[in-house]
Amino acid sequence: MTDQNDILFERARAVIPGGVNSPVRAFKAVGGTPRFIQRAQGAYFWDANDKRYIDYIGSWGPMILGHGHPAVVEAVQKAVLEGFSYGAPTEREIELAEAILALVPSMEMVRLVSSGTEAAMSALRLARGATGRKTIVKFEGCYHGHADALLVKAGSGLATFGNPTSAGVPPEVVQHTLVLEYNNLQQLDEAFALHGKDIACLMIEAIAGNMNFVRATPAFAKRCRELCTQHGALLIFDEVMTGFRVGLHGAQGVLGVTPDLTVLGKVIGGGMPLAAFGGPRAIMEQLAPLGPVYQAGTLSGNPVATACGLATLKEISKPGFYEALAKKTRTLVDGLKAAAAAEGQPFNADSEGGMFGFFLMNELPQNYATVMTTDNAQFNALFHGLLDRGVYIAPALYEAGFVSAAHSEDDIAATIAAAREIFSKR
Ligand code: KE4
Repeated sequence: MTDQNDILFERARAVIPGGVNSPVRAFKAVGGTPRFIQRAQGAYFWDANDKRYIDYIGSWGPMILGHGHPAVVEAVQKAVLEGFSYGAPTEREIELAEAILALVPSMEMVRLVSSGTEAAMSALRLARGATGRKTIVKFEGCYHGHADALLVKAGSGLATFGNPTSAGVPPEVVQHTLVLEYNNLQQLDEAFALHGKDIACLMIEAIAGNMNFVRATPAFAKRCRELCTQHGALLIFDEVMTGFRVGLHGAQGVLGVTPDLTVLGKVIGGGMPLAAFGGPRAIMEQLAPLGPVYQAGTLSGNPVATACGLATLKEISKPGFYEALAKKTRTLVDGLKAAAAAEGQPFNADSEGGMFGFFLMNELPQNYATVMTTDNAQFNALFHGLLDRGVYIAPALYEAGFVSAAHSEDDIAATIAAAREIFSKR
């Protein structure tokens, strides 16, 4: 074996389950050997064979500026010299909280944590604590991290309570989790008519990046808001992926719908472990140490992570940042659609800000069941064809893609050309 990725993968599998610290990295859905990345810069990263790839996962969203942005590197270098972690409050946490609140008007207060899972799990507990209710509503195809109550799959296409998606999640832990079909207005209305008085919250990815790229229709998003208000449930937008990615004001800014609680992550940490959840003061002050809802974390608001996050938010807040990013991402999407059309490849794609998705079908799916009708073999051939040509997209058809400010027009053109070559060989 001479391929360094194979060598490292064999070593990794001896000591880390599946050789990875997060399942999607293992290439299980697409087959082949994961690329072990040794360094990254701008729009690129290099694997263990020193092969360069144009990077369209960007750490699954955080690297919106591209890798190694000078201002971010400088901020982190300065912060580490002042100390890695104190376990005590810092001014920089206040600065980051103030910066987030200035950009997310639906939030009056925010709590910083270390991962999206932790933020979503905490928001869920807060919603249950603040309402005194147990039932939570989520949608098939939306992923909110791996907290037990959220590892639930839909039943036989109908609105169903608690079918755990993972071993180790006892049925009683998910018995209050109601799973509905995304964009299904009838199911939504029926669920609230039946359970409205027991519903603590509805949690949704308003632009769902965990089923590639599916938008909540404006009518659906509006109805979620109306029903939560009508029944005294909290509307929670999980914007871990969409926050500061689809626009400066996230999916709530795109849709013009105001959630009660917002969950953030990825971009706000700029690649460091940092996430957050926030909302109205009256709800947030239910949290310890003020209120009865407990939540804590050793590295919450970590001084190095907050330096990275603040430097990132400063750059993305600059005038014209999202206009340029959205234009570049749309050029990619339109180019891929044109390439597919030219080669007779069923294909459709969509983007918002620096986030995009595509489907090997002519429609844009409205729900998870439709997304999963994609031909796996076709997707895997595209994935590996692009990988061989130095283009790294998400190694799973249900994942979104991400463009950074560092991607050049040449990178976009090279990606489109690579895709067209693969489509032509189909
Ligand atoms: P983390 O615990 O992975 O930081 O965040 C969980 C999470 C919560 N909410 C949304 C909308 C998310 O997309 C995520 C995590 N996203 C995945 C990518 N689909 C992270 C990649 C991975 O699992 O390795």
